Amino acid sequence: MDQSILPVIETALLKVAHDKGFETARDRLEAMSPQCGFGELGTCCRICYMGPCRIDPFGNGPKTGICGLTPDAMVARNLLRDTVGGTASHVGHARHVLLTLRDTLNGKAPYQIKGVSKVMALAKTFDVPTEGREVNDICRDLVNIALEDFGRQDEEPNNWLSKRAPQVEQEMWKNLGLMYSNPHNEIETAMHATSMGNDADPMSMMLRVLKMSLIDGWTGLTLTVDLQDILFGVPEIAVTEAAVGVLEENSVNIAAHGHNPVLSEKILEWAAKLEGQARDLGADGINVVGVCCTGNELSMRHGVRLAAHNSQTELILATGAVDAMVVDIQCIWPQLAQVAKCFDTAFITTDAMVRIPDAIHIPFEPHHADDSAKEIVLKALDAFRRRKGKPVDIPQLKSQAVAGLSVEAIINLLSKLNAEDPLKPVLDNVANGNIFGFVGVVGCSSIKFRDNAMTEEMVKHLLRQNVLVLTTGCTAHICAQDGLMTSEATYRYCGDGLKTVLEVLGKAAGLDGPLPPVWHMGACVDNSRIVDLMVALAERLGVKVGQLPAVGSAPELVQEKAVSIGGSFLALGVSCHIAPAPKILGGPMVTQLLTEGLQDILGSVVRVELEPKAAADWMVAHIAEKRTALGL
Ligand code: BF8
Repeated sequence: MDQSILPVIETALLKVAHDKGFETARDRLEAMSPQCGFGELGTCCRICYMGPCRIDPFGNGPKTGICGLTPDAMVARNLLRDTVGGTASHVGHARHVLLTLRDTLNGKAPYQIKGVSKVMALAKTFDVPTEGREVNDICRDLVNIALEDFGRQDEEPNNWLSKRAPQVEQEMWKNLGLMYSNPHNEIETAMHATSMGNDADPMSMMLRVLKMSLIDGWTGLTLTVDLQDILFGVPEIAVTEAAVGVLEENSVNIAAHGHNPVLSEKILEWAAKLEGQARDLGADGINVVGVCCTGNELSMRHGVRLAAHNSQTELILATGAVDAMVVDIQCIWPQLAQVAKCFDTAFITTDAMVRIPDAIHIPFEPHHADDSAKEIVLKALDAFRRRKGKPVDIPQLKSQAVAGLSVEAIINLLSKLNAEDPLKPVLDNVANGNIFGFVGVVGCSSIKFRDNAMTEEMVKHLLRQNVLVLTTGCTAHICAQDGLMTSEATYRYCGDGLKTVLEVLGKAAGLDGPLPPVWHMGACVDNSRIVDLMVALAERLGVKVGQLPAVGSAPELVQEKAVSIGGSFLALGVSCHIAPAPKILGGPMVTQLLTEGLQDILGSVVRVELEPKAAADWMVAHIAEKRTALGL
């Protein structure tokens, strides 16, 4: 029997908001409906001022833009700009972490090197000598290698791409002209190429989409995660909780929202330091909870509890129990400041690039991280003092969840079964069918798909068919809230084969029951961890990543970043399910390329399915084809 808790949580949250008279995103979506059909098809161009131009591919109106641009070129151009937006976000995050690490090594930023094992592993990858050297010196060499990537003008291959990505796939990318040098140059070129009167060839732009996605994958995600692990430590398996019930009426509740642990790690540190002051105010303590990807980062490394995925962010504020919500970059709804204004919630922006009317702005930059973090936590204490004694409305609903499944944590666990060849137990169970395959369920939560419980129902269909699910981002929140990261979920949802494997792994991990069937691998940048795991399995097996019985899925796509992440999976030859449809359907050639043609070029395709069972069935069928091709 299905005992999903998530619909109960979301109904309770909506009720809290509606009882207080708040309009929610669902109301705003309804008021906006029907949404623009030209926009949905991707055949709306507003790049120059002869336009905006729009093409109805099914009607008798104009067949090109005023400049003569075809519908395929229009959708390809729009898709390329989506991937530029996503990639620029991740590359900006990468550069920020890199500069923080450099400044830490120079004594100019108050952080430490906590991930020594990661430093050593990367030193090996990049041929940096380690014998008789201090960790900081080795790390300095790694920083210089990364800095070279952002500054080079020599068109030599990017260091992080050429050393971290699998070699066989690099040959394929070289043949397609997809290798890149300096990510900033490519972002500039893509914006230039898509401005009025430049690239008008849809195929040329689709190759740029793939190149941009590679930049997202290897600089935006992999570099960021490598350096974050150096600074903040490599995640280890930890137990946490998820959903709005992690808020506490009599604690100073600080919701950390956004993406960059350079901020949230300091907030956590200062919350611990100022705990005594909170108690002096009559609070039980300071309760830092995680929202969106920052929540994932904190839960992976510290077991911090998860309060909300992206489409719940305004709803948890409506409880009246959040004293401060502190945000940095990406996925921050402007509406949050308006809801916060109705309570004593301090809604605090910290990044110069993210200014929101009615927010409190406390600039946070790594050199003065301690001063700013202290000021932010003190603001939360102030807000608690004003809130104390006033009624709050916290639905008492939450689930347990296991987090922290970095590749290193997985390998450590598997080493307990086979110290010499840790991946062998996994591959043996893939071969005998106990693990039918893998799906990386990634990306956002969308109000368009919450009513049919898209992510969690799709995941349950996969588990029943012995597919192991790896997840990150807001889909990780959804799975955690729905109890899918518990031993109980293994008993309740998994097929017999997968259950057997997870029971053995649970015992090895020292858990009371089986390992959960959905593995929390982190934030959206941590999709590089999923890729690292797939690369390790493929290399151990002697096949290409695209030959593995593995698929990617972004079942509730919202953000441009999820588009570029999907592109990075496709470039590896890993097919992707997606919902809703990307904005390409007005371009028949582009649609054909992504849904079929790509198979001959990269070995991957895109599939749109809007219903959970149909999505899971397609993925299982696709995995079955991969198994057959491998002779399994
Ligand atoms: O990077 S999953 S809504 S929070 S974009 Fe944003 Fe989507 Fe959530 Fe994190 Ni990822």
